[in-house]
Amino acid sequence: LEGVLARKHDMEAPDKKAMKRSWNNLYCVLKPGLLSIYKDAKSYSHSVMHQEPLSLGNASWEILPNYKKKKHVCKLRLGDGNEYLFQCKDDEELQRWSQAMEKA
Ligand code: I3P
Repeated sequence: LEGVLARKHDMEAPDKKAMKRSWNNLYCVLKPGLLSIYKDAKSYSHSVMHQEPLSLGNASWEILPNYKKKKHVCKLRLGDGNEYLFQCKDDEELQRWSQAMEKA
């Protein structure tokens, strides 16, 4: 699965908030065990990554229905303690990413 999601870096470690906390639209590409992040589809086509791929070993994906400020938001907690929020554009996209994350 791949597509544009809004993302916010929330935590760097279980008790350490991330420094850069703004939301950014990023092109996300999910493969088994790995979420690769590109600035946009063009960067993806040129294989220019935005950051090192996020390893999904020991990761969890949780829908946040009570997140007040935005809708269709999920939390990805990585095995290394980093936490990222992702916003999908609608409920259908949220379900698609959630199902794919369960399998990844
Ligand atoms: C952040 C930005 C985020 C906001 C975050 C701010 O500021 O406004 O949208 O998260 O709040 O720190 P900046 O763009 O200057 O980095 P929310 O949209 O979730 O509120 P936070 O630090 O309370 O998470």
